[in-house]
Parts: sequence; structure tokens; C-alpha cells
Amino acid sequence: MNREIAKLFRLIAQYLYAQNIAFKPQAYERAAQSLEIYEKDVSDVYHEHGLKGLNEIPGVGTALAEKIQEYIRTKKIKQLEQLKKQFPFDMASLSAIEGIGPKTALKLYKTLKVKTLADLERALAQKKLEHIKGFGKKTQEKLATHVAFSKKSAGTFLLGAVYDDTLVMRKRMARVPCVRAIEIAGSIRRMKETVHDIDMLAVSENPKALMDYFVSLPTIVEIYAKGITKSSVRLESGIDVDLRVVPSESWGAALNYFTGSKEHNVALREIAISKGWKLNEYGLFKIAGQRGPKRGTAHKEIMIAGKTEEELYEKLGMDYIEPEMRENQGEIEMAQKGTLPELVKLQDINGDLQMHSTWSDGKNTIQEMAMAALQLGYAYIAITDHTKSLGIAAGMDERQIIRQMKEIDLLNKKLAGTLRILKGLEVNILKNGLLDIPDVLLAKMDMVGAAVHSHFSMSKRDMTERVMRAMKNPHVDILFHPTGRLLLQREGYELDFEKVFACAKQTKTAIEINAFPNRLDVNANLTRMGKDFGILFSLGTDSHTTHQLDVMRFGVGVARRGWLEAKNILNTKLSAQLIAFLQT
Ligand code: DGT
Ligand code: CA
Ligand code: ZN
Repeated sequence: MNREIAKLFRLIAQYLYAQNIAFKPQAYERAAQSLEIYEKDVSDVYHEHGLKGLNEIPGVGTALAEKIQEYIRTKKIKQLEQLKKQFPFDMASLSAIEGIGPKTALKLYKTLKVKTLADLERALAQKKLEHIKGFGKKTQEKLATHVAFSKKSAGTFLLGAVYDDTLVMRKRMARVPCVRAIEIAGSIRRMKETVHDIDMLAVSENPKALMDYFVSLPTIVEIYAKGITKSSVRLESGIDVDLRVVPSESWGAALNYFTGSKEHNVALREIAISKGWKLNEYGLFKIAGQRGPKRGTAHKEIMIAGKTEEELYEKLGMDYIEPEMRENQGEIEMAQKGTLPELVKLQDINGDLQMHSTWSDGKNTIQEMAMAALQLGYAYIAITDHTKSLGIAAGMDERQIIRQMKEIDLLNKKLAGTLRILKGLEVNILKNGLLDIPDVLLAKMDMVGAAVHSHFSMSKRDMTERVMRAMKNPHVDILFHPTGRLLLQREGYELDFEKVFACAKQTKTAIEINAFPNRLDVNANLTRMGKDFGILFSLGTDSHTTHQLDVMRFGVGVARRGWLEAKNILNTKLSAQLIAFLQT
């Protein structure tokens, strides 16, 4: 329930902020942030410890504790209902558009009666924004692309936004006594960066009991359908879940079918057909007594595989294919030839090569980040705070960088033999491809990541030149979040990756797979392409809090979807090897 309340608090904050009400929006924001990372469910806290328990959640004062209580009891917050009545426009969707904040959304509602994304689209098409201050021709054009992008993203969720809920659901159902198997299928099992729904499969001795349990899970807000073999519900996060119960002899076939991708399934089915067999979600079948069948003759189908996925692939004449590779991009041919890569695993990652601290816009100190990294079993981390030209992220100037290096030296002494903290930076690539920190200082760092944070709308050619110039700086080790895309928010800038990867190879610059759920940048297709160039990749979470460090698994998901092995990734190296690599 925490996430739902956090969402409502954020919405209230937006309404208050739009009306210039001081301080209050921050209180709601702070509470929302804290709820999102709070380990216990607020409804459990409330039922055990009452209002007092809620009040003890960090960032939640008495007034907001009462609002949480109100929501737990009535599933509503009256204040928000009133705000919605007073300002009947879709604040959440409109202010989510790049370039529109809550204040602009309110202004558009007041001046042009814009209530929805569709209204905004219409207003833009009819050139109605021309008369409003701050909406020049260029701004309008940009806005139109952002609105179109946002419409396209409707009904799409970040993998990272739904993954934990999915795992928790699976865990809960796995504990139900009648459940013999339960697995996540669909795009989530394939670790696709964005997903449309959650597909789950189970084998159960008592399907009815399992379905009864499923539809009563606490995160469910609506039940579309409840049956013995299939039920569909919606979660409070807005995503739909389908649970199917299948016979145990069909488990592997069903798991394979519902994991997809559709393209992979179609290719497998064709292979089955070419052998004279039939493949569906129930199994792989031989059709007996056939060969020019006479009309009216009943064919007997004999199941030859389907209990497990492994036996299915084996019977089809190929090696087992990991879910992340099932996109029909050549993996089937490799499986037939026995040349599949041995995909990297989360356990292969020995450290995290991008994170921020309180020295720039991070919320935790270097020491706190280091302690959290130790808990994850890492051998090293790189602290990569922003540099001075990134004002909004409190970028560090030269003097701060030098002071930070001293702090890291001290911490490294304390941590000797456990975790090594690398002195890193996320330097800004300026418009002309130069960096905002002088080389003499970069030379003193253990590791330098370079990133584009401005002038996104340059031509592909200019942007490619700009980025390559930065990569050619001998101190730059990694190109961070190479395309700058923000999933469900904005497309990346354009780059010629043939050139960028060739340059990466030549200059020994690693290409980042930024693991943060709304970046996942570079994506899986570019990763696969880069692998062919023989370049190294670097996995970094871009964490701004200790809690975010565990998004590494989504970066590993992209790496696996991009067919990477451990040896293709910089931070699978041991400490000493990594340091040696960075020094060359
Ligand atoms: P999503 O939900 O858009 O994020 O992506 P998926 O891949 O989870 O797609 P979904 O939920 O529509 O279907 C789950 C799997 O079921 C899909 O990956 C493959 C299988 N499937 C669904 N429809 C078809 C179909 O028409 N033909 C075949 N061969 N497989 C299908
Ligand atoms: Ca799905
Ligand atoms: Zn950045």
C-alpha cells in the first residue's frame, strides 16, 4: 500500500505546488520518498501500532500520519478528492510530460481548459498555445513530440517499477500448500525494460483454492475475471496480472509459450512443424498413424515433450535458451549449433561503477554508500559525483573534488581489505566535446565517466563528433548513459553507434549499461551490436541513495538480453585487474 499512498501524496504535492503554497508540497514529497523505501507495509504498521506507528515513519509527521490512516480506513484522501474537484484536470499525466510542470499544467487548464493529454494535443494542433507566454514555436514543437511520446507510453510500465511486486506475489503464492510450481512468465521473465502486464503460471492440486488466494492478495484493486484455469486482476500500481493454472505434464510447454517472445515461439513452432510435429502450450506432439490421413480418421497425438522447458528444447534439437535471449534474433540458430554464449550473472558483478553521494545530488554519504555496497558483497565501487557545469545536480568544482579525494583516501584506509572505493567522476561533456574539468585533475582520478547532459537536439553528426571527442580524452574510461534516453519520458539523442563503438574499441573506452530502471542505457540491441565490435561494457546503477544499489539486476538483465558474457564486462574483473585496466 506504501506505493499507492506515495503516489497520492505526490499528486497532492503537485496541486499545492501549482498554487504556490509554500513548504507543504515538500512535506508531501518527503513523506512520499520515505514511503517508497520503507520496508514495512503501512497498513501492517497501522494495524499493529496505530497512528503512533505511522508517525514514527521517517518524514511522516502527525498531519500526514492522519492522512495515511484515512487512506487505510476509507481508501480515499478527502483533501485530494477536493483538489480534484476544484481542479478537474489530469494533473498526473499532464505534469509528467517533459517540459510541463504542475504550474504550467494549471495555467493550461485555466487559460485553455486543457484537461487531458488529448486536449493538449488538440490545443497544440490548433496553435492555441501561441498566445501564451513562454510557448515559442520551438517549445511548441518539442512539446508536441513529448505529448506523442507520452501517449505511446500509456499502459506501459518500467520493469523496475513492477518487478518487486511481482516477486513478492510469486513468493506469497509459492507458500500456499496446494501450489506445486509457480513462475513469472512473459516479458518480465525475459527482463524486458518495459512491460505491459504480468503473466504468471502455476501448477496446483487445488486450482480453486489457489485462485481464491490470488484474488485476495492485498495489492489487488480490481478483479476482472476469476476462473479455475485463469484469473485476471489489476494491482494498485495500475498493472494487470494474469494467473494461469496448467496441468503439470504441460508445465514446460506452457512456461515456454507464455514466456515468449511471440516471435521466438513462432520460430520454435515452425521447427516442430518441419519435423512433422506439433507444438503448443500443452506440449510437443507426434501425430501417430498419419501420413496422408484419410478423412474421418482420428489421429492420435502422442506427447513427446512438455513437462520441462529443458526437454522441450532438447527434443527440438537445440541447447536450452535463456529467457532473456528469446527474441528470435539468431539465438535459435546458435542453440542448434551449440554456440550460445554463457550469459553473465548478477553474481559475476564485483562492483558498481556509477553512483552519487552527498558531494553532489546523492542522498547518502560516501561511507553510507560503501557500507551498503559491502552488504551486497561488492569488492569495489566508484563514486562518480557530478562536476561543476551541472548546476542542477550540485556539481563539484576542482577544490571540492580534491577534498572529496582526501575523504575517499581516509575511508579506503579504514576499509582496507574489504571494499575499495574508486575516486571517480561523472564529468560533463560540453557542447564542443571538451570536458568541464581540466586534464591535470582528471589524471589524478581512479576512473572518469563522461556524459552528455545538455544540448540534446544536436544533429546526429555533431553529437557523434562531440561524444567521440570526449572518448578520445585519454583520461575518460567510460561513456555514461550513452543515449540519454529516459524511458516513458523522452527519446535519447541521436548517435552513430557504428562510429561510437569503433571509437570505443580504439580508445579502450568502456560503454556503460546504466542500470537505473528508467535509463537502461545503452539498450539490449546496442549492447549486442557493441559486443560484435569487441568493446567492453561497464555496469553502473547511477544510484542516488543506498536503496537504489540493487537495481544492478536490471542492468544485468540488459546485458543478458544483449548476449554478454562476464568477460565482456569491466566490472566482473577483480579489484586489482580493474585498477590495472583503468591505469592503462
Ligand atoms: P508485454 O505483455 O507486452 O510486456 O509482452 P509479453 O511478451 O509478455 O506479451 P503477452 O503478455 O501479450 O503474452 C505473453 C506471452 O504469450 C508472449 O510473450 C508469447 C505468448 N503469446 C501471446 N500471444 C501469442 C500469439 O498470438 N502467438 C504466440 N505464438 N504466442 C503468443
Ligand atoms: Ca506480458
Ligand atoms: Zn548523468
